[in-house]
Amino acid sequence: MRVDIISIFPEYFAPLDVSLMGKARERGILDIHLHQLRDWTHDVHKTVDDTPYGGGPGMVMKPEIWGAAVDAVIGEGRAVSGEDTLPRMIVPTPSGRPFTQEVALEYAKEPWLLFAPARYEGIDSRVVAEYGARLRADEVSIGDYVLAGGEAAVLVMVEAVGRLLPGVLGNARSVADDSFAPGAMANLLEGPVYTKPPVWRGHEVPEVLLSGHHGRIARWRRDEALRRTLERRPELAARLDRESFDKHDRRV
Ligand code: 6GU
Repeated sequence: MRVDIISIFPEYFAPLDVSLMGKARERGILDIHLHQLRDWTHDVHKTVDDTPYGGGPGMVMKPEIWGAAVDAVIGEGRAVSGEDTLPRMIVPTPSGRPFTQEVALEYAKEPWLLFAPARYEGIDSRVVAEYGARLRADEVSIGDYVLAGGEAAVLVMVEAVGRLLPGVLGNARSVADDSFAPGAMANLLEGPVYTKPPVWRGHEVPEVLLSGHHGRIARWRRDEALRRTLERRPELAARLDRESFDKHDRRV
C-alpha cells in the first residue's frame, strides 16, 4: 500500500519508522511518502492560512496551497503506479464521520491512501468539494475530543490500517480476534489476558486457563468479553446480535 501524507509537520510522523509500522515499511508492505505543505507556497513567509470568511476565531488553511499539493502528489504517485490510478483521500477533522474498525478494514483494501491533516480551524471546505467524488474523499474523526491538529489522528489511522495489511502481523488470527472485528467479535470487547507466572503478588491466573480444556477456555473467554462489554460499553452491548446468542450467553 502506498500512503502519502501532506502536512506542515512532516517530522510528526517519525513514529512510523518504529516497531510494526517500521518493519512493514522495511519489508515494502507500507510505502509512506511525507510531504511538506509549505513547499507549495510562493510567498517569503510560506503562508498556508488566512482569516475565515464570516469572521470568528482562528485561521483557515488556504485552498490554492492544498490544491497544488494534492495535484502534485497525485501526479507523482501516478508516474509510479500508473496514470489511471487515484488515491483514496482522507481528511481528519473532529467534525468527520467516526473512524471505526470497519472503516480501517475498508481502507486496508485500498492500494493508495492520501492523508491531508490540517492545523488551525481546518482546510477551506472547497478542497473536499473539489476532490470529494474523484478521490472518494472522506472527512473522518477518531473520537469525540479535539486535537490540536490532524497529524496525531493520521498516526492512529495509519497504524490501525497498516496492521491489517497482509504480512504485517505474524499471526493472522490476531486480526480476527480483535475487539470490534466483524464476525464472532462484532461489538464485543476482548476480555483479560494472562501469562506466567500462575501467581503474581498473590493474584492468581483464572484456573480455567490452566486447565488445557479448549472448550471451557473458549466459553470463559466469551463470558468475560460479554461481561466487560456490558459493563464498559453498554451502547455496544445493545448492538450485539441477540438472535445468535446461545443459552449460556443469555445468562451472562
Ligand atoms: Cl481527525 N482531528 C482533530 N484535529 N481533532 C480530532 C480528530 C481529528 N478526531 C478527534 N479529534
